[in-house]
Amino acid sequence: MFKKIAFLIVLASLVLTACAPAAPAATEAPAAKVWTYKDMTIGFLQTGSEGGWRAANTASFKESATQLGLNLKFYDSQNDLAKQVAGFQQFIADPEVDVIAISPLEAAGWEQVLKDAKAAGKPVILSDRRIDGNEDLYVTFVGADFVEEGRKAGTEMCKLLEGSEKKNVWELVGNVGSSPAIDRGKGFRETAEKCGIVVTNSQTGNWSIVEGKQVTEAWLKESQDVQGIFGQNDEMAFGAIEALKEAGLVPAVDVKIISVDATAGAFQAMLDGTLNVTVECNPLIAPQVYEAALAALNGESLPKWIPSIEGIFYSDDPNLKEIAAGRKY
Ligand code: GYE
Repeated sequence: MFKKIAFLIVLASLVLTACAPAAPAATEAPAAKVWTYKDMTIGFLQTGSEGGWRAANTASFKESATQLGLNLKFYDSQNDLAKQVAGFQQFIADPEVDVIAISPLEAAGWEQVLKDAKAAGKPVILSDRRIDGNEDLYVTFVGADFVEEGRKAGTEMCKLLEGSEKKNVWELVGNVGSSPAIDRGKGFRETAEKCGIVVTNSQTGNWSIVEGKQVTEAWLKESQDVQGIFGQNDEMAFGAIEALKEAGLVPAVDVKIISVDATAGAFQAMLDGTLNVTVECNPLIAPQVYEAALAALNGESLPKWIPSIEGIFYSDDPNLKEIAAGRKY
């Protein structure tokens, strides 16, 4: 009897199982989209067009976008911070834009728009210049160590003024509030003051030849007691060179001159003997920015800083002509 019931129970359970509707299969999360450059639309906010370095940087973005086949929305902020913030908000609201890259005109004031971009699920890459504030609000910074560039310039100015009785140096500064202007000044003083250099004049020339010349002319009217000029970029140093010549001084001889950027113009000035040293700041960083953007869209973790590769170049380098001929910018 007992055996029969047990058999019936087993039979019944088999029948029930067979008849019971199949348990719904576990819903697999759809495979994460694997982004490629061809799917990617990047909104890039450029500072404007303030000189040779910027022109090379813009070309790097446009040319490598074409080479990679990605969709670039290029926004020229015309060196106007309000326009740059408006452009940023535009890219946040633009459904086509997947990721945003920016070369911030100034370091301060980005907290809110970065929070808005995060809320909109749009990764942000900093290109060339840093911002102040919470690193969690952006994916990574691709660019140079501006403090180190300043240190290099200070060290080179010490070498050029070695044995000089006086070491008064004038500094032509980039646009006020920008990370390269702040950091290059900080780095320069860190090393220059070690050899007794005194920065006796410091003023913005807004990265331009014209303003670099005007500022230097004004200083020369007051005094010609200067042994060195530190141009935070090539263009401002070119302006100082013109002003010195017009004041009857011999640039790179009577007054030692160091610039930052190492654009083609700086090599020409060194070959002409009017510039002593240029500290490189590499503008060809767009491929690294695009690589970081794609990695961010694919959820890969990235270091907070992706450094660019840079050197220092000297007017007394016996191979200067060949080096200059091989330069890309
Ligand atoms: O040195 C200068 C340009 O942000 C590093 O901006 C860049 C600087 C560069 O105007 O020439």
